[in-house]
Amino acid sequence: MRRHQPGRILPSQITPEAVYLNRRQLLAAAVASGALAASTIATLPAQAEDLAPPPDPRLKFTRNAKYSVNVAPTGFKDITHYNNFYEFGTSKDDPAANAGTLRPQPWHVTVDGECASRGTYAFEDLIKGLPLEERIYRFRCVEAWSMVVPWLGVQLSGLIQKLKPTTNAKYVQFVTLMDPKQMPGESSAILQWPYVEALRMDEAMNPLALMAIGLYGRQLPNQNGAPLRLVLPWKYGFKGIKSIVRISFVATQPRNTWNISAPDEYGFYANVNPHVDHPRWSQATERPIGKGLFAARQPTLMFNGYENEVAYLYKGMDLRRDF
Ligand SMILES: Nc1nc2c(c(=O)[nH]1)N[C@H]1C(S)=C(S)[C@@H](COP(=O)(O)O)O[C@H]1N2
Ligand SMILES: [Mo]
Repeated sequence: MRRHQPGRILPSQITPEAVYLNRRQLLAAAVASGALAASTIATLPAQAEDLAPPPDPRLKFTRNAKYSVNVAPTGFKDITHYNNFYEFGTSKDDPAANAGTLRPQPWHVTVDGECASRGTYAFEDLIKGLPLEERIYRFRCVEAWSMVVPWLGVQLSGLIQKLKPTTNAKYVQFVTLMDPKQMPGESSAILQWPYVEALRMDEAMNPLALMAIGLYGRQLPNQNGAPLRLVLPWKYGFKGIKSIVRISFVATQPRNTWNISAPDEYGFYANVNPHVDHPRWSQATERPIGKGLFAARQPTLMFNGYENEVAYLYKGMDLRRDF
């Protein structure tokens, strides 16, 4: 991965967001009209490498302003080359280098447990009829770095309603693909495979919970969890399970991968909380990715800045114990 020189100012930093997006759209239009060959983009001057490739015109979506932060997104290159996806390696640049073996199409998702709409669905059918939205969310990894990501996705609550859980369903569990041929990291025992995550049903029904299928107006790159992954902006990034193949409605609280791996370091809830440190480091501040190696750390916000939207879910709970 090419490192940004500390003194260099990226276009995404100095350009107001509206202008920045317009420039992307201009570039896209130039390619579509044939005025600019796609191959030309590769040879554009260095600063253009941080521009996103053009949005996919087949994806029809609307920007959800209510659930978007008014902050310029992290550059496309950083979002797609600074990843955690241990199925493809443990270094930040491993997923971009290795996730080419994942085949996100065709893709099927099995729905089971306490719900009326059990069955196996083609990915396209699973999300059919649900409005596709762009939402610019803050993203905070438990490792104390952060990004701002323009996701594309469907509200998880809409998908869950479609699957008709019964009143016995108290939690919803998500499971990543298990296939060491496509995901070579699953051949080593760094984590217990397949990767699993879960939410309490009321958390899953919160309108901020997103089932993402894309970013920057395009389908998800493999390294970001193609073809569908969770995004829960008030929680640490590890709750955002990638490349989901199973959704199960259950009565009792499931374990989640990082909690199984290190229960004293990673809990079930994983709510972003600057007042509760990780046993090995502080959670009070974070390093924004893509602003250069010497960028100032910024304060971490309670629930990652989404306190007004989600605090009700945890009323009366001791967040030191239920971390
Ligand atoms: N299946 C799976 N999902 C995963 C992970 C993983 O290793 N495997 N890593 C998690 C962690 S720790 C983070 S921070 C986010 C990173 O998402 P991104 O690479 O799209 O930024 O994915 C989460 N989802
Ligand atoms: Mo993470």
